[in-house]
Amino acid sequence: MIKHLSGLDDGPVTVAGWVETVRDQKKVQFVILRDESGSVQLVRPRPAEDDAIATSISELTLGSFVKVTGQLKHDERVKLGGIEVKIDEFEVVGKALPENPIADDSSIDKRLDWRFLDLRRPEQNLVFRIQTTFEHALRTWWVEHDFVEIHTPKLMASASESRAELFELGYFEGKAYLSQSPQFFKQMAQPAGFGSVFEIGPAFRADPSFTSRHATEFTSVDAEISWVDSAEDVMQMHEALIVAGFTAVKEKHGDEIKALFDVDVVVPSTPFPRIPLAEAKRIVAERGYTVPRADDDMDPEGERQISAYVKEELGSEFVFLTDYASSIRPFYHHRHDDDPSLTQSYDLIFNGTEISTGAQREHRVDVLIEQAKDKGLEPEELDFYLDFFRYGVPPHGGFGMGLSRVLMLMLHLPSIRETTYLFRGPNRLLP
Ligand code: AMO
Repeated sequence: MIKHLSGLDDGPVTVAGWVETVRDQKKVQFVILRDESGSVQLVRPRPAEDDAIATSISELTLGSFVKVTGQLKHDERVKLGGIEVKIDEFEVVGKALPENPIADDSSIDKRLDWRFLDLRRPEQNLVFRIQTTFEHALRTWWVEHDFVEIHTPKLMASASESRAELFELGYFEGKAYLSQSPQFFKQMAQPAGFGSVFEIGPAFRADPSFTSRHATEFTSVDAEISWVDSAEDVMQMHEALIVAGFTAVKEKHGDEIKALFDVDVVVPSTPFPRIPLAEAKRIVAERGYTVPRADDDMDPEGERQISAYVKEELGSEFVFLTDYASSIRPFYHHRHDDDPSLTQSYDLIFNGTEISTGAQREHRVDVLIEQAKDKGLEPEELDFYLDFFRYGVPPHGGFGMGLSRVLMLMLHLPSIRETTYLFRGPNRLLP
């Protein structure tokens, strides 16, 4: 790899990568070559008569993939890392078409059309190395805390979140639905006696919106734990995980993130602030913004405002908004024992946007049936799910978190299109 060259002694090396620039001069030819680890300067004095290598370099198109064997030389006069490789053998392995279909200032839609070229940019490459580190840190934390990894089916016989955003597909003689969340099946692990479970997997929402934070398919990070007394237990697990993920990212990529995105990754301290939703709305109103519908969720501007408040007043990029009204939460959320109009639930807001919803679940089957009816659902349709609660189930709770939203907000990027490997939206199924 190119990044290893600086640690080697002068002598023969072989490198391969994409041609970034060519300086085709009379006396000497220079090529800057890049692989996924970095860039290096290649150099070749021009012979009196152009030979095969000189001609190939002259005809190189940017982005072509080449393999080079030559002599590594440390020379502090070379601007790019103080090393260069003097070319002995030169092979064009994959020639690129001369016109690059995208440029640095191309629109995000155009870049997504050519995502494999877009991903070659070092910033994009870094996004997915950060994602790898982040997921690995979460998994490590879960494994160290005795969680079991599950993979729940994405083909479903019913909706898991709402009928509104449901993809339906033909399934032999009948129909099936794409899973909107592993919700039901991560809960199933509780009566199954797994204790604590997690899953990182796809979720699908037939959401027609074109916002910067909605996709029709996204990667959902989910966890569910037994024996909770309230949403507080879930929040404590959640914030510990976030700290583990951010610590790993900062340690491994902090400097590169600063260099490429000009962002300082901040490892949050715990406990994150917790603010009941009703109070958050009052705080936001005092800042001069009234959330449009008093009985509804925070809207995006409300989320930005409460985040700004928490940052300014409490120095935190994260805030848990708690105690959502039962009217705006799903039937499976546990309601407060002393006030059934409120739920044991929360949203986690990071740098101005919701990244997660979590809750204690209702585990008493008679109460659960009443709550389902309350929401206009047919208990018969949910019977397979209700059975989970009929044979002994511990009190439990968990959360779901959008992976690409976390990355977008961590890196201060404008859209999850930048932090999703291949984005899916209402008008995008390719590539
Ligand atoms: P919710 O529907 O709030 O909760 O989703 C949880 C988190 O998933 C992400 N998310 C999305 N990301 C991209 N595009 C979308 N269309 C999209 N929809 C949701 C968000 C959101 O905060 N079952 C519950 C979770 C639970 O209680 O365990 C659920 O799915 O980051």
